[in-house]
Amino acid sequence: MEQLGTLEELPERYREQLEASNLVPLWPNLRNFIPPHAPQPHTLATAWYFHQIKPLLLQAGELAPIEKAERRVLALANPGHGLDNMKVSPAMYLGMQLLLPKEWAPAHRHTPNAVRLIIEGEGAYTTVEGQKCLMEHGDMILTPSGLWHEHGHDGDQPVIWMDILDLPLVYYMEASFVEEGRRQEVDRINQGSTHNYAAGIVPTPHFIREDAVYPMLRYAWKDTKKVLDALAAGTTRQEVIQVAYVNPETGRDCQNILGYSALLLRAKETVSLPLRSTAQVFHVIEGELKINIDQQHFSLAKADTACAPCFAAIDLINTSEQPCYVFIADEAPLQRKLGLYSVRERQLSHERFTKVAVEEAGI
Ligand code: 1HN
Repeated sequence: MEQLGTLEELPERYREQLEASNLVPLWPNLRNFIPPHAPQPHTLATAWYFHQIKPLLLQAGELAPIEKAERRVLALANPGHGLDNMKVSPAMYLGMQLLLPKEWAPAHRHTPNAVRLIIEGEGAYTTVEGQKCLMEHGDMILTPSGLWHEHGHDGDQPVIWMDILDLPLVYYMEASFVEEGRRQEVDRINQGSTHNYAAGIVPTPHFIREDAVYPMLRYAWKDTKKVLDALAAGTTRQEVIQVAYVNPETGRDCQNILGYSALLLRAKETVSLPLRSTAQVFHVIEGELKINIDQQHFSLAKADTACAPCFAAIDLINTSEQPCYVFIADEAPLQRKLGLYSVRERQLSHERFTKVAVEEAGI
């Protein structure tokens, strides 16, 4: 591909005139904005280890009283995006939140969508629009855009969970804001998947209720795990075992912007993923995971998290004798809605990328 003209080649006086009129020549920037064949992501393959996070988070418990912090969170920031921007990928924010016994994180509602994935501790809960959702290890709890939510803790040990929000996208859209609210009255305990929808039936009226946009708020890990184990028992090792978190009434993604799934690696199993147009986050719910992301290798234990940029070649490897359960988040719902989602076969794509690189190097 031919080199285009640079800014420096233009006369200084001309550049000054452009700037004074708020004008910018496109051609020196064109290749950056539409690079050939594949995007050039800022997102770097990065891992965060729970054994490093936990002591720092507990220290935050001493340094930042909940009244001063509102939400006591350490954000997992991708250095490729600049740490201050607090993003893991273009649309994904991740944070580790600590709630100590008897603490209360007050009610608010905001435009970004959130989910929480519970990592450690017992006795905490999130109340979403008056529904008290208990937090147990591995549960996924939705707090979608615009719904009131607050967190409380009746237990006696610290509770830690991971927040996943589409904050970077919503902020970029200049659509991000919050409203503070009063403590919610709890009108019922939401036991989530165990009690609702598990039998494949929906509350009457028995048509898809247009108003029930978020009919399920708590996806109990014990139910998800049961389904993954049953799939493993009933399939050959050729088949990848992965389930998506969906809206049980529509079968569509459970949220509008980010997508969530859980994958089971059987003992000694390797899964090579196709190249996807979205960045992805991998979090170990149970077991041990080795993950290759392009040329980088990470060894993850329970509660560790890694992210991969778009179109990365990813291998998920379980070298242990125990199963490994992986939670995955991506930007696929957003990309599908925008007509941007694509998947490339791994081998073909690699050859093509290599060929292009060789051509560009003039070899
Ligand atoms: C938020 O509302 C929570 O409600 C956690 O627990 C993390 C990060 C950015 C913006 C809002 C919560 C958040 C957040």
